[in-house]
Amino acid sequence: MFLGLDASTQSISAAIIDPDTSTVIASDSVNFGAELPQYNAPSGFIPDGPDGEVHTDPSMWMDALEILLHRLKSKGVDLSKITAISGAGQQHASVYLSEKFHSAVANLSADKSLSEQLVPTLTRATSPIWMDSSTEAECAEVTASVPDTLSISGSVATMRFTGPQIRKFFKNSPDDYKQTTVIHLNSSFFSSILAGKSSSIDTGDGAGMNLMDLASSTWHKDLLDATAPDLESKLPPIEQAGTFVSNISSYFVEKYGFSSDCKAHSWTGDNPASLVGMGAAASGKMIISLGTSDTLFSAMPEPKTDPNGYGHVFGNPIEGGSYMSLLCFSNGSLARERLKKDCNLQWSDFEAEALEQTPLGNDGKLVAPFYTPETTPKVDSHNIHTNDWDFDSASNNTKVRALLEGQFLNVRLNSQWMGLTPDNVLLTGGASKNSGIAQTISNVFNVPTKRLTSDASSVSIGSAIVAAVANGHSYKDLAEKFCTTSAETASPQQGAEIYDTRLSEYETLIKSIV
Ligand code: XUL
Repeated sequence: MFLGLDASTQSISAAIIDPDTSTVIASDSVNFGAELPQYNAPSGFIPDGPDGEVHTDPSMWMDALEILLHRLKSKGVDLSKITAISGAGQQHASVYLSEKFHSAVANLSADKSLSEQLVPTLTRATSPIWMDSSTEAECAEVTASVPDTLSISGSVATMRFTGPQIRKFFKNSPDDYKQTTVIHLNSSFFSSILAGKSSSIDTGDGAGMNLMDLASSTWHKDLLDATAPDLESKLPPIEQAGTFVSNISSYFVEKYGFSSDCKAHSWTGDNPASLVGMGAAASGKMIISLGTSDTLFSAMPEPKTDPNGYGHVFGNPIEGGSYMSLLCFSNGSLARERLKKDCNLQWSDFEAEALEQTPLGNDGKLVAPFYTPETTPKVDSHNIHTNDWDFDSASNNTKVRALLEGQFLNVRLNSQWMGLTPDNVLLTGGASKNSGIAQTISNVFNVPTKRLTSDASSVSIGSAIVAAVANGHSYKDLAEKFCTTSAETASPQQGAEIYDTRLSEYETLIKSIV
């Protein structure tokens, strides 16, 4: 059996797969806000940070991992049967550790908690995460030093990426930066904890740092120098996702009953793992993931960069040497949740039946729902923008349609550079279960949408697959077993061609606010 973990923004989840019987043996999830309210992070991050700062407490992540493993064990899942583990973390989030980390992680005592033993090794109490938009100055500095950041790293200098976040830490807290001997991503921090030793960073998550040379999968000297001094010595090496790190730490053997032969493999980012879990790591399928952020991604044989600078190229966790494209939309589920709260709606108001009350194309009423600073396109916004109609006085049905159409017109508009012409769009993430959202995507893209048959998250399934592939299983075989998609979830409704017109109108709206 193979365990895949998914350390995302709002929760940590697990899926255990058994390739011999083609079954998902168990899956579970711990929601940070609901189960660890003492961290005051209801949506997984510390709210109201100054100047676009969005951080979270890595201690909360460690506590959540323990609750998750404890729960699996008390449900009767025999963790001693797990051959190998891999996982995936929310991308870009970074953890700053002192020299003490190495011995602390190698000598964890099962009598104490992970957080009790590892928090004293942090040199930065909180971790900046992908929602952070406080590094505009640092991005400008990196770009000034390395004008071809896009062609080297696959992305322009990007505020949520780890390099600019590291630079900000170095500038604001030079002494703490000096005390830092290791900087991990969320993903490599977790794989280090499981392995009991510092783990590598993979090419999928490493490419989200503005520090990696895409062509050679190594740290790029000019980018390192433009970011902070002595940075190379503080970064783990880069390796393919699923690289064997070590047998699992005795902490997990003693506390949760893992076998001492269980192998801990390196992790990747949540989006790269989802590409694997959707069965799309080797093809040009288009995936839209509807999570805290919405993302669109696809495997890419050659790195092709976004001329607008919003899209990214990451390493592909399965097909060694190949790539994936990614677009990230910050106003995903959080924007849908915000409208639901502001208008006192139910999720059923977002279902296909409720959308029948309004016409496709919303009579031309468009909205760019950027309640928080948007990454694609890059807009420092704290509110919605309309094409000259009064959002507040509109009916709730009109608002819901405007929000959903606006979100997915934005996705369609900004994905054109990828040149994909898919027969369908594969959906994943919590909100993909909502029929109105699936229907809107199908209409806006004018192709059917499909979902995975399995209920477990594509990120944890993808992570378990990475661990299984690293132990001799074929990806093709595993994808056939665990990544089957449903019959059509939704197909375009009559009149969906209207979105060709709406797309150019939406582009005009976006140009007026960018
Ligand atoms: C991708 C991104 C987010 C996070 C959180 O670049 O920032 O999708 O990975 O899920």
